Amino acid sequence: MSTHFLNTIEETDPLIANALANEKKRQQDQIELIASENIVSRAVMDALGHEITNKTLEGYPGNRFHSGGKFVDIVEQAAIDRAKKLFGCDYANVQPHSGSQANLAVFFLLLEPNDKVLSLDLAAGGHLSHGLKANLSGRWFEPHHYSVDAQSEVIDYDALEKLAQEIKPKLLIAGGSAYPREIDFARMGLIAKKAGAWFHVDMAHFAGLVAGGVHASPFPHADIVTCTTTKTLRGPRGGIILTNNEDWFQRLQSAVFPGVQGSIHTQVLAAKAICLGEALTDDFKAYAAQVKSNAKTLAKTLQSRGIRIVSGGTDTHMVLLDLRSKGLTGNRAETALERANITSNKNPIPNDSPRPPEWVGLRFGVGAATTRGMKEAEFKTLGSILVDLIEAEAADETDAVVASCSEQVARLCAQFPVFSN
Ligand code: DSN
Repeated sequence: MSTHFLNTIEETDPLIANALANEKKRQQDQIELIASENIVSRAVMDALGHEITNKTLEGYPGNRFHSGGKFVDIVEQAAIDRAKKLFGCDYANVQPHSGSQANLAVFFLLLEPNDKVLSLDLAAGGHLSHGLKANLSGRWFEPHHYSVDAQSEVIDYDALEKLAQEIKPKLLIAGGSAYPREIDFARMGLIAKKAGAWFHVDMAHFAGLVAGGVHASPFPHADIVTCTTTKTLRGPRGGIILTNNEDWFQRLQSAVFPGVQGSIHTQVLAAKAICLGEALTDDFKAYAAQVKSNAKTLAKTLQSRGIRIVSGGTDTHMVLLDLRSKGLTGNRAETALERANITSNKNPIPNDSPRPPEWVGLRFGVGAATTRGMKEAEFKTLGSILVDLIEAEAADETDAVVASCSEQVARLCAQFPVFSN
């Protein structure tokens, strides 16, 4: 047999093998607090590395452009059926390669170039695929943004309603990347209806919480829903589109393929089916509840040590810090935390600078650490470690604190190991 089929990564490509080994060790040795990350199951990993990746297919189950698709059809149909059951809707498209691709397909379905889109401002937690000027969604369509109330930092629904009446967008979008509060889908659905707009919810970040029954569902208020299977849903990198509007079922098939995509990532499709199956279990419900409780514990612990939390708390997996009073940028804090093996990301907060190096926000998400098994007690410990590091960075006295925090992080990582091999 050819070495092509026999050689391991180590034998074929030592550079990449080494980087992969180091990345695996990094994940084991660091506490992951990036809100868009999680740790997938062994079953999901097995699917991602499966020979199914060799199969090229376009089209949909039972109606393909290539032969040899009967087993992928089983996989895709299972993913569709599970997504519909999980989110209580009548249509699911599981082919989008990412959340951004899913959103692009929604734009392709519902909008013509230059149509108006009304979405959450990026600094208030929106997402770049909802109309950022540098993104196709903002270049080819006409983006407008609503924001949060200056005091509560919760969406200002009255101002949004006024804006929607003035602008009369074709599409109103809820959701984003850094909005830690539960969204009033009923109110937004009514605002959209009154303005003559379709209502699209991008639940990428909190889809796992909806699936686990600890967060309101966008249905029946949303006309169309997108999400990633990453993040709180704890699956592979990819997107999903959901709707109950029968008029769109066939058009959505075409909007995804051939509208914005070609062939399927078949290995991801299998991994999506598995993660959706996992999310239907009682274990996942318990996980989702634990995520929510851990995020609240983290927010309270940080607040008790004088850190300001944007919007005063969280209803999701996400906690957004305002470091202005500490005299720190998110960038500096992110770097300081990484020195102690904690990964997070700088983020804008409402009314922040438009320049990323000047952002004063830092975003945490508890999905990955909760998957490791950490509970409230660990998040109290983690919260203290985080404040110690932030205060030391603010005082420019980091060495001893980083050393002691790194030891505590190493103990937590050893206590909650990841990966079986
Ligand atoms: N939108 C990016 C984030 O939230 O981190 C990637 O999903």
